[in-house]
Amino acid sequence: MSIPQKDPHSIETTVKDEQLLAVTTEDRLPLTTNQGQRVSTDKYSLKAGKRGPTLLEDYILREKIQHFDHERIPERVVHARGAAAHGYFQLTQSLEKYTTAQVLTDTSLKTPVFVRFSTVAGSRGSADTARDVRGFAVKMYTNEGNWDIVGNNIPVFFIQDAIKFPDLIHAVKPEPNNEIPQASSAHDTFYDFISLTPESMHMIMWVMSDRAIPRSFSTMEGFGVHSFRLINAQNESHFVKFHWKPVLGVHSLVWDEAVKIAGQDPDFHRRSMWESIEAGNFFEWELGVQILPEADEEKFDFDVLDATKIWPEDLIPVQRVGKMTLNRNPDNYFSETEQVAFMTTNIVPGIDFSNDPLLQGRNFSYLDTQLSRLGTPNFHELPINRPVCPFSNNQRDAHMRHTINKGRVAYTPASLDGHSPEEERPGSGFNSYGQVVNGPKVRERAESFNDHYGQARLFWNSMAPIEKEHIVKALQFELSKVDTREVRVRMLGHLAQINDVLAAQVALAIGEKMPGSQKTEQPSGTSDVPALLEMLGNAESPTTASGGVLKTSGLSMMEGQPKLAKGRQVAILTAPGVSSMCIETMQKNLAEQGVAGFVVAPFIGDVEGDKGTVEAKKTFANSSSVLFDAVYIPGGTSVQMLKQLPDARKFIDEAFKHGKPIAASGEGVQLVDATMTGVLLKDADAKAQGVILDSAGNAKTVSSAFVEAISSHRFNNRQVDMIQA
Ligand code: HDE
Repeated sequence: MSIPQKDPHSIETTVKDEQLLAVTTEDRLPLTTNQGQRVSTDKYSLKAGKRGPTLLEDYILREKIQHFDHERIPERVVHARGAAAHGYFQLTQSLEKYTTAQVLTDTSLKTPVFVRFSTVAGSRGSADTARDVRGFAVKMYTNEGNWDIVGNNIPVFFIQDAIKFPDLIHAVKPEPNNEIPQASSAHDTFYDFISLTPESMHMIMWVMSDRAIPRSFSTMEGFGVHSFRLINAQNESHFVKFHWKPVLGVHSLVWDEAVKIAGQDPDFHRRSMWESIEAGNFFEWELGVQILPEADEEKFDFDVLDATKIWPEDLIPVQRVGKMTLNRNPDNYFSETEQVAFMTTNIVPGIDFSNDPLLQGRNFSYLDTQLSRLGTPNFHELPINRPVCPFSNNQRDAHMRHTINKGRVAYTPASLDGHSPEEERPGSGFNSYGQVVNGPKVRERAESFNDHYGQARLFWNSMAPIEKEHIVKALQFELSKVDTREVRVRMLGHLAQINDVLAAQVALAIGEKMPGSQKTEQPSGTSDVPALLEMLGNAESPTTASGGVLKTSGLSMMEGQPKLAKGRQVAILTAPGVSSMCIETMQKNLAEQGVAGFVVAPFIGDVEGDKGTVEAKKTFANSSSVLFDAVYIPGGTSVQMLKQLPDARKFIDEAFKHGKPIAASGEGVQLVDATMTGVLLKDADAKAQGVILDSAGNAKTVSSAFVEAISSHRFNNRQVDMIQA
């Protein structure tokens, strides 16, 4: 398709000429109504005279407007904002010992998947980087039926029993009188509920950590959260927890970035997934399983059925058994991402539910919600929801039925026609695990679910000092936005159960005194940072409820991450006169590592370098350092102009403040020298702080050290208090 060319500067061709907007006719489909009638034009309604009233007879107008009027379906009551992609799952290690599920035993299969990521509290139009749990919902189209792992990026949940879910969500959603705040937990009703629901404390620690502001969907872990069962050919059951481990490692934003990105690019996460997949940088995760024999069910001092507890990886290791790759963007957001219907009840033979009371309740909720959201029990016939294996039963009719069932038999048992779908023989097909269940009917919590602080402490203890500091700051922020003093004070009581230094730090920011407050003079952020970090690092809680372990691996994002630069985005600061060679060399070296370089200039379009032009799509006005992982300043006379631009200097200081790698070659170093970053680095070992400066060199000399620095993610060993950016 081509657009007819005219002189683009001619005023006549701008708005008046509709032809300019039209594509050529060869490969266009004819415009028709939904009934297939060819339409001559749908740009003008049918009127009695050119200036006369519109006629009711205009069925083309009515159909178009009426369809538009009904375009929206109810947004999901939770997880409304989401983005998704297609891909496949392939097993690398058979779990035949534990399950009969083909998808978990046949390593030759490539099972198609559709994965939707989401935030929980915000509406469809809210920002991607809000502090929130992320949904991580995987639909596997297996040969034995759809298997959905409807999980989150946090391995535990706020509540232990599904019956509290409506209360939790009512509390976190915008308050009902004024619909404020959007996509935020920092308000009274949330903390009122939470502070009266101590079982949520472990999850609160996760949500206040940087896990709740991921760098990208590709750097998030996914968790099935509940304990499920795997059932093998001998009908033996093992408990299992499912994990998705990102190949790129687990990385997050820092709060200041998340807040700024929310304004600058509210689509940050969905855009980055879309663009990465379009560029061939696919998103990958390994499937991990923690497996526990039935006999060990009561071995721990936490209950394995309790969804507010993890199974510490140091006690029950995660085995990596397969890989999922997302490699194709949806063709249509509504038809696929919006209409996809995940259900915890979509499981396949060889997998079964545990008695986790949260999971049991979810098993009711998902089918029920699809009925009202998609409006018909036939939602399974939508292309995105259809199983890839044949399916047949005696369910019939209802809104929007697509299948044309033949014959007159829609019941069983039936002898007529012989077409009633046949049941599997006993023992084959899906069979619920025959666990013996016997007990009085009660509405009670099991005693084994009673510890609410042990694993919150385990999480706190397992954090690096900087991670603890971020948790402190998040709680300071959130609780300072709670107006009701009693609620704030009640929260402090819970925090004190987790760690006294944590509670004391938060207390200082909300004007309260805690026993232990004397240990620190000021709230973090204003105090001596190294001293604060040291104090937080030493602040360990002595008792936890996790098989006797005080800390466990798998929780801190500062340890065990692969050193990979792949998938990162680098800003290359340019202006006219930039060294073309520096840009070309850096772009090439970055591309070889799967890193994308973006030219940022004072204007979009062609930027004259010393040897040719480069195209800038980003400017200091339409982007800023928070949208990138690292910054490079090439040499050239461009630096003279950049030094004069406050936004260019801020770009560097802000990146430095956020711990991001910075590189400069040739004259580029002068720009760094002209910033507060340059002042702070004077006489310091810049490289050790992830800043690669080479005034005598070019892109070639700095790029390998730069890529190495990028693969370290962030440098937290910087003194950044002086930077106001
Ligand atoms: Fe959900 N949840 N949930 N949830 N959930 C929904 O289903 C519900 C819970 C999760 O991308 C809803 O189709 C109850 C835990 C994800 O389409 C709804 C309970 C976990 C998604 C629902 C929970 C999740 C949902 C809303 C308490 C992590 C988005 C729209 C027992 C393990 C799926 C919809 C997508 C969506 C109910 C708790 C994950 C209303 C009753 C725990 C990722 O059915």
